Amino acid sequence: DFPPADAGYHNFAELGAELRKVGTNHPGLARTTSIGKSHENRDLWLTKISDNVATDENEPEVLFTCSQHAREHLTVEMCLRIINRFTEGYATDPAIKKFVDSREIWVVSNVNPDGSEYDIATGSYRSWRKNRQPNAGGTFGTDLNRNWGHKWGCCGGSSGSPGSDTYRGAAAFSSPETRAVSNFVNSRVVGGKQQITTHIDWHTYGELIMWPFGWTKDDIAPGLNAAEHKAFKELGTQMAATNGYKPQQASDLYITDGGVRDWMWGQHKIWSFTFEMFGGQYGFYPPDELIGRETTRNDKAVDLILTYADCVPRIVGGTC
Ligand code: 0X9
Ligand code: CA
Ligand code: CA
Ligand code: CA
Ligand code: ZN
Repeated sequence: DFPPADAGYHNFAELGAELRKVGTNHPGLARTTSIGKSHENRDLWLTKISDNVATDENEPEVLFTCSQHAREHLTVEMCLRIINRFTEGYATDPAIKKFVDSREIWVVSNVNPDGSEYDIATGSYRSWRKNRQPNAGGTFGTDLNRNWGHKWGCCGGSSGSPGSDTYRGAAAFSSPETRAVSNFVNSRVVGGKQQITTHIDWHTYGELIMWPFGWTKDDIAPGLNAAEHKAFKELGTQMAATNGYKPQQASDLYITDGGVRDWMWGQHKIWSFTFEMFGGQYGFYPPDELIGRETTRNDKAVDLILTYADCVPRIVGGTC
């Protein structure tokens, strides 16, 4: 489990219990299902939040994914913060009610539960990043954020060595976790139209907001034109003004290929951002006392992406 000093973090069992409680307390607003199983057979929980939650309404859909990387435990708390804020605030906060009534919010609170549990299994952190799939040669783990199918392995932004922390896997979507999340996203194409418009994939710990692409240094590339780049940059910059993170193109940090954000945009034209939350002097392991401060810090950025989910180009005077 987590070290006693960090008992405020949710392990996988506690996450499941919390999601069940939210569903019981807010049956009309929140519903959690499983979109599949991890390699070690843990459920990949998907929570939907909206008014009339059981109905697929004609409302812009927004997706949040957390914890592709095992040791980035603060991101699970970020997804829980989103779930709790939009359910608990509904009855009393008109701004929250407006978001919940006009949007369908999807939250995958732990994309990599096997890795998370492995990281804390001994009671001391192991700095584990990948999932727990066994590799030929005796090593374990695929970097889920190098396993997605847009430009997979194209550009030197991932490793072909199974022992590497950025191992891309034997093929795109060779991991059950990326397969399950991508199948869910593919399933949101209804009547030929992708319903999910906007997405944040939460990481730690550089205090960054990043937009596509990660596979190339070029601002503009096939599938990403100047007007789209301008809208990405504007929304990223406006979100960064609310939390003090640094806004930049993903490849300004370093080149990655097979990342989720590039797939979301490249495959589905979902306006997708990578956030790296706070770590500071603590790196991947900020003390649990900072969970509240560092998740609340992103409330306004979350509200902004929900606000523009009807039409992101609107932020630069464009239309949809
Ligand atoms: O390397 C990653 O997957 C992310 N950083 S982390 O420290 N959480 O592992 C950042 C991905 C952002 N994309 C690019 N840098 N291209
Ligand atoms: Ca503590
Ligand atoms: Ca609704
Ligand atoms: Ca819908
Ligand atoms: Zn990460």
